[in-house]
Amino acid sequence: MTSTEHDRLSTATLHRLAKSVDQPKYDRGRVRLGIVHLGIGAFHRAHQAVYTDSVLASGDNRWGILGVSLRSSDTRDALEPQDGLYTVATRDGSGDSFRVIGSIGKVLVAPENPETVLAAMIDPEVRIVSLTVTEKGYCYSPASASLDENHVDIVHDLANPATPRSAIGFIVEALARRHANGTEPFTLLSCDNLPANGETLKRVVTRFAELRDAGLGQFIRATVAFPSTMVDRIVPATTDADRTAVADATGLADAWPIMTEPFTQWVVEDHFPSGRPEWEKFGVTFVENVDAFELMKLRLLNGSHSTLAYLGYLAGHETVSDVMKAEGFNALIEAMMDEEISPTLPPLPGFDLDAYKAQLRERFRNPALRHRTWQIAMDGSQKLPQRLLNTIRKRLEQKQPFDRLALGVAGWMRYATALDENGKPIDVRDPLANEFKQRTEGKTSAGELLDAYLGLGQIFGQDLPGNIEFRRTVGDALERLLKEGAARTVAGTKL
Ligand code: CS2
Repeated sequence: MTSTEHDRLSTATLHRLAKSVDQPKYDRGRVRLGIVHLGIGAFHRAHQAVYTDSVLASGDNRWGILGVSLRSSDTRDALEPQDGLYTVATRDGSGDSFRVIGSIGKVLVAPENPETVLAAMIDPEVRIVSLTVTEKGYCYSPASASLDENHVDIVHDLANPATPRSAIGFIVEALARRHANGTEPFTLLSCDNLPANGETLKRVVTRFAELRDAGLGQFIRATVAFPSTMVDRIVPATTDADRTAVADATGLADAWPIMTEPFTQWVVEDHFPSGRPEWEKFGVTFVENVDAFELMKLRLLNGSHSTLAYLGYLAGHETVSDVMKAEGFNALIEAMMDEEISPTLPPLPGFDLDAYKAQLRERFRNPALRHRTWQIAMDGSQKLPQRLLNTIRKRLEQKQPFDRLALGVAGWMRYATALDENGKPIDVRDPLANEFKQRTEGKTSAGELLDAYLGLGQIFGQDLPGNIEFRRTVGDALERLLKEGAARTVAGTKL
């Protein structure tokens, strides 16, 4: 059977779900709005929305989620006919399990009507505004993590504060209106893979507010909470084959089910002056300071992920689990984690780092996930600093080698030339893709390419381009990649 032969998932059809599928057992009609989430993509639906669904099911009905898409209407179009319901399929080699999630009530598409989004954000019942807008959604310069005041959306939102386009513009306008109305501010909860994501959000939000009005900036700095978080769950993009498999297994067609792994982790700083759901009852860890967890996850998981993605794509592999099977890759990642990344991490007393790393490699090997290297390769300009470059900075400081991290960076440089090893075009998705093109066009030698990329201060900062050790190590790695290709370079890397 194919998905078109099934009825659509919705409140009215829920009773027809296969018995093995978990579904919301609470009265969704009684759920009140408590959270506005900006950037309602697959990751949020596999993560925060699932934890929140458990809270709602436990009887606390104050934390319904209103999702906001800042760009496209795809998610709204898929979920609206389903009354916000969707399926989470959890997969590993041993089979799949399914759960229908009910915590998202409604999805708004911001560009269609910014005012309805602002109206929801100023509702006094909304105590949390959370975000998964990806790195580029912060409208900052990746190397310095401070607001890019020339960003087109920022320029627009400063000129038109009541009809914003960016997450930052929406947040500041909503906080300003709440302040004017005498409503207490919401807590801002960043759930993106940025270092010190709460602080980073605070930096860009307060700067933007200051540019609007110094007093508003001061008010936000003094009164709004921005807890940092570490989020983790691998969520590949959903395919049509996934849709068919989900419909066949659950008995109902879902236009946008979420495919994910069994593992899930969320570590959150416990700073919510206006209240929060009791997420800790469902596996969330609340801590005073999340920094050590964030650095561990960004450097070990995401740093390895990006390295596997660039080198793996160049070596001709479609998915991360394929890459992990290819000669030399597992060994490369293991040595990179143990010898180059672990010594840069702050201590986490009582935490079994070796087990964590072994589990990461096992997760990368999950054969059921089909996580495309091309998907992870996106937005490299926004990801490189926190995933690889800051780790290299630490190694330089420690006067220790970083050849494997450098190979990851060189892999990105080779990938971003937009031509693969057979001369076929690569669809490079990155806010700076045009800039890469202009800078690298016609350049073929490692030295020329290195110079072209290192001119990008927003990625490499002021320090790395002039660092001889950095130039030499990345340059050598790039030279090998250009000469031997990624597969042979990785297979031949001495460990
Ligand atoms: C991935 C992440 O696409 C990417 O860049 O590295 O989305 C990764 O899957 C998650 O951070 C896992 O928690």
